Amino acid sequence: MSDERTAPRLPVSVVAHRLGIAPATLRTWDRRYGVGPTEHATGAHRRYGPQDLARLETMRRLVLEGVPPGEAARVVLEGGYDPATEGAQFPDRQGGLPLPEPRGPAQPLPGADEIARGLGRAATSLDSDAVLRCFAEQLARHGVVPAWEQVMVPVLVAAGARWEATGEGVEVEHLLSECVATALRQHSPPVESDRPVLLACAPNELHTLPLLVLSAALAERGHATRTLGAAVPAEALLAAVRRTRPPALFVWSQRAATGHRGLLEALPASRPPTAVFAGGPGWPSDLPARVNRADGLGAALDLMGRALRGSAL
Ligand code: B12
Repeated sequence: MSDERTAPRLPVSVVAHRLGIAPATLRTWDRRYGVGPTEHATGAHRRYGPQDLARLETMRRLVLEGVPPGEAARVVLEGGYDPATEGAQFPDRQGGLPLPEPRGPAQPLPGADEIARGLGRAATSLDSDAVLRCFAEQLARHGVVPAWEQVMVPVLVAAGARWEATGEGVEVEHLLSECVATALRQHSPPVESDRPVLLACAPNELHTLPLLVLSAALAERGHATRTLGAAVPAEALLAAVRRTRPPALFVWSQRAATGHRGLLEALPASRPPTAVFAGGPGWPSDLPARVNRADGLGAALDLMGRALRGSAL
């Protein structure tokens, strides 16, 4: 470690780039938690020394391992955690930092923007190994909901917008989709059940990723699913419901061209009853009375969780 007194003081931009976190996050950590440059006069530019950098590296690692920022800052400021003994005192993800149940907007993931930007670059250069590795790491560190909503959704929306604007990049959408599907399947713990939840895309609907995300997030919460995947013909979907009488059915429609109310109206009543959920921007505003609209991933998990626990929706 270079001599603290003589070492150069680094500005926010350099530190942010080196740690792969947003300059705004650095300022928040300083302002809100006091994890900032030791010497900083109000109004002057922040300048970080080697010790400041070591504390930030520890803060970043703890937060990426799922420790709430306030708690991570307390550990760092008490000096109780030395980078040299990294990983010794904090169990890894499997060791039991419980995933918070999704409640409204997810806790912002520090560095999500940079990670999403890196993922976007890898996808644009069709580097499937890098995309898969990066998304798998985010899933392992943060769980499905934060990794999907804060890292992958921005990349997918950007890929779609590029296609819409230029007509190019469908190969990037295909590569991203395959990597996301593989990473989610590898991440999902096996869950046994004799009446799994049934998940399907509407007829002619090829956008399957939200279905796979929901399946992985439900598995994280101990719920088994059976996924029929893309473009399920209406008769096949009705047959699957009749044959399996699932506790819950979720149907995804991404575009109005596939979200037909008639399909939901034709769903058979079953004993015990099947709770029906429609998700995706493709469904019309007025849905049949027995169908619950799930506007977001969090909402779908809340509503389906309640239905599976037998509580009123
Ligand atoms: C990947 C992709 C594909 C892949 C799908 C591969 C696969 N296995 O899924 C491929 C290449 C096959 C494809 C094909 C097409 N696609 Co496409 N595709 C996309 C892309 C990039 C991501 C789709 C996705 O997963 N979105 C999910 C998230 C990222 O987006 P979102 O739906 O906006 O999410 C919001 C909510 O739905 C909710 N949410 C997010 N996740 C979840 C999960 C759950 C469970 C719930 C309940 C809610 C929820 O929260 C988000 C914020 O509000 C989108 C871009 C985009 N913006 O979505 C275009 C997009 C959906 N596609 C589009 C189009 C037009 C097509 C094609 C017609 C193109 C063509 N001419 O061939 C075909 C149609 C194929 C078909 N029959 O369905 C348009 C749709 C425009 C419209 N009318 O709505 C989009 C929006 C691109 C664009 N910007 O124009 N596509």
